[in-house]
Amino acid sequence: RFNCAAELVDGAVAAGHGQRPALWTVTDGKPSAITYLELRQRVDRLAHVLIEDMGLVPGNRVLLRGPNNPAMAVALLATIKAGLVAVPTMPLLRAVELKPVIDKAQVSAVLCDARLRDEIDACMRPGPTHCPTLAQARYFNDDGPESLETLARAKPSSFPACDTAGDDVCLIAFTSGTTGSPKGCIHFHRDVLAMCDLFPRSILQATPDDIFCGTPPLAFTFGLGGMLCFPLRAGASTVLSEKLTPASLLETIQATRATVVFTAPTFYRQMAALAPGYDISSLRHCVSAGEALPDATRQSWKQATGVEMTDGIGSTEMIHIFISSAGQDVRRGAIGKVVPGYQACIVDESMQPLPPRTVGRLAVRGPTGCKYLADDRQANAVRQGWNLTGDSFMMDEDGYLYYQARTDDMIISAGYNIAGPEVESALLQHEAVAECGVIGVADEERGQVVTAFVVPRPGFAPGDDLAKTLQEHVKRTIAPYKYPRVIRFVDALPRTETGKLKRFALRGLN
Ligand code: 3SK
Repeated sequence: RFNCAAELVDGAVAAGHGQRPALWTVTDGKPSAITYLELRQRVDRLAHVLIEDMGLVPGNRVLLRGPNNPAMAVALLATIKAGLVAVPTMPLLRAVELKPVIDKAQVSAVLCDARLRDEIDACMRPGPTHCPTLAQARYFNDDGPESLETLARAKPSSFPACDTAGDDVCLIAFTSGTTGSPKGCIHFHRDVLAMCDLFPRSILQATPDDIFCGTPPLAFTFGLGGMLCFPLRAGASTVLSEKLTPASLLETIQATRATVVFTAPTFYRQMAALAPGYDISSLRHCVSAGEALPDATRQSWKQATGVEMTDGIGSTEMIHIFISSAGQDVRRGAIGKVVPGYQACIVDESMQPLPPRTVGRLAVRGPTGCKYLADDRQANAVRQGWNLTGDSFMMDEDGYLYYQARTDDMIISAGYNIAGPEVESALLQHEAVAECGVIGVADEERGQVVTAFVVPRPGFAPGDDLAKTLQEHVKRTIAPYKYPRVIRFVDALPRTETGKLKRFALRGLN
């Protein structure tokens, strides 16, 4: 029996890190921190409020809504330490998007940053977005008499953690995915500790001297791990920033001497151009996930900083990264190998293992796995004990894994299998391309035709000439049959709230 929030916070104090910094914020370029002892007190006082003032009981589901800041981190940890189930949500979700989450998870209470209360009000009052299970909401980052901070100040500074079992639920993480309606992924206390003891321990080799920073929201398990749980489990510290641009992330690294950064490929691409203006020599790990990492981005980051990026793929279902490169162990075109603790296999439609260098479905198993909340899609997500992540991959003889596409993003054109992300990666190597997305569009003659949506960089005029130039560039870069026969120029690409390209929405632009 254990409680993962207590393991993370009280565990760090017990390990002697009480006086060390836990959470950093940067205001006007100046970093300041709260220590592990202060963090424990804030978590414990708030846990008293949840149980005594809000009347919540273990197992109740609590929606959390806020940007990356210490109050949001404290709310998450207090919720779990009190034995409640955290349902974190992206700060920008509107009431229409919150309603299916609240209804499905039967959320009874909300803890919300006071600046984001309008949408919660819309979920609580009668009307089309009313959520019948939602009985109360309380606000943090607020100094009113009823605020969570005011209530917490009156409470004792120590709270005995709820006596939970390792396989009690502590988290329901919703994923809108890139298609379909949101899915609630259930995670146990042991899943949270497992994610901390896998990728960060074997790949990052995190120590108490590490300082983590980056962009992924705490509401996304990529951020929950990288921006909060991984650093706490290692007795390290984390910089929580509400809003980051590529330039302000570089400033943050410089100001805090951060050693580990988590962000997505598009950020690295933009930061590489700006990096020479900053001293970011403290960095030792630059983790990229959330989307396929184009080789051009990996190379330009290495050139600008000297640091080899750590590419990874994870999912909300598996809770965090399960395939990753490791330090200098990089093989061109591969993401990396399966993270120690997990197993990976490439299988066909009937779950039969495929030989090396054959494209098939990725199947993964290990200490974490997909457990959807009341969802028929569970039947396709786990088969014979293996998680089918929905990605097509190839594995070589040495166990390096090469991402091809989401299973439903493989384009089959004139009998060729063409991975949309590979064509995107080739297009991105051209100076005229700021962003792009590639899909297959139904075609009588070829079955599907490779179609690219391209956001041109300023200074490059969209039109037939640019389209021809890009087609020739792709033919020279990868196998010529993969070139996009159709190129459409657009101002922006449709993305999910976590920044992933919504390829299905590109169909609507066609
Ligand atoms: O690769 C992802 O999208 C992801 C999702 C959840 C947690 C971690 C990661 C890297």
